[in-house]
Amino acid sequence: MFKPDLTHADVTPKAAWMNRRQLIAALGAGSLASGLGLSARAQEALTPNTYEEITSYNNFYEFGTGKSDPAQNAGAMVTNPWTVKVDGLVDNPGDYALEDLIGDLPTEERIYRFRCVEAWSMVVPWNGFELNKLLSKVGVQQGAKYVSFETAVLPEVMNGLRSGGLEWPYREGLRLDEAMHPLTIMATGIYGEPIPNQNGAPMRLVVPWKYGFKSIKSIVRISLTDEEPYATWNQTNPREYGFYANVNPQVDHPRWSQASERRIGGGIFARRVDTLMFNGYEDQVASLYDGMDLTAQF
Ligand SMILES: Nc1nc2c(c(=O)[nH]1)N[C@H]1C(S)=C(S)[C@@H](COP(=O)(O)O)O[C@H]1N2
Ligand SMILES: [Mo]
Repeated sequence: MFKPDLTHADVTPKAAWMNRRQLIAALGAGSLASGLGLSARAQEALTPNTYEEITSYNNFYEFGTGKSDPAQNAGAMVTNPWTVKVDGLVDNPGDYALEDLIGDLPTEERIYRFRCVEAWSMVVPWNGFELNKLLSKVGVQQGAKYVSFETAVLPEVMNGLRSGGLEWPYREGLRLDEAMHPLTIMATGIYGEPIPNQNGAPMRLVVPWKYGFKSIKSIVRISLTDEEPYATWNQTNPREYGFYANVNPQVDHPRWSQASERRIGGGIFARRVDTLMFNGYEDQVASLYDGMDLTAQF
């Protein structure tokens, strides 16, 4: 059975009965190394990044390329009502009101590592549902091999659309087996709150074993296709950004190392940490890539 990564079950018994405030105080007092003996995994489960960190340091180029631009500018985007087009190789294509598409899918919390290709990272408590639930609902047809996604293009409010570089809409894609994997979620919340616009309201993809650029925001179209979809960063600069974009500490970006990452946050865990193969989800996802040369097809 599938077991989500980084739940509170990863925590040792002693840590489990402490509340978060006590725990952080204890860790801050120096017992981190000696006392609790928490694995790095357990620390992450207990100490995700703060809501403030997750919602103020963002990449959402439609609203500007600076890390604080999305938080400053994305508030102007109206996310209700929101329509999502579902098309291609599906039984039930259509233009769905968001609530009709996902309203009956129960959400759950997933605490995931999030690793940007720029070598910074966070730990985020998402709320959302497995993408495979949405795909089952719309009915994937025989012959579908990929899922492609598009972000809204809203020139009235997206002040970043004019600056060059990328082609809009922002688009991304997954192989169907990646899209169906239980770790792949559509996020609609963070810390139990509706997901803020700068993080991709009202619904964004989260694929925790891939670099962050695969996790496309503010989705307005989902298409099932039999050909590898256009993927914005991959097509813009294929030498630097692969279609797969699996987190891999052994495959450096042409301009920097991917062996380690800067964990965002000024708290007691602020540090450089080693980057993990498949971002720490190797056990769950490595088999998807059996027989692939991960250095050539990156
Ligand atoms: N539409 C859209 N989606 C996007 C991006 C973007 O610029 N536009 N940036 C990507 C990149 S590079 C990253 S690292 C993540 C950042 O997500 P966060 O701001 O929630 O941390 O969103 C991804 N999804
Ligand atoms: Mo990124």
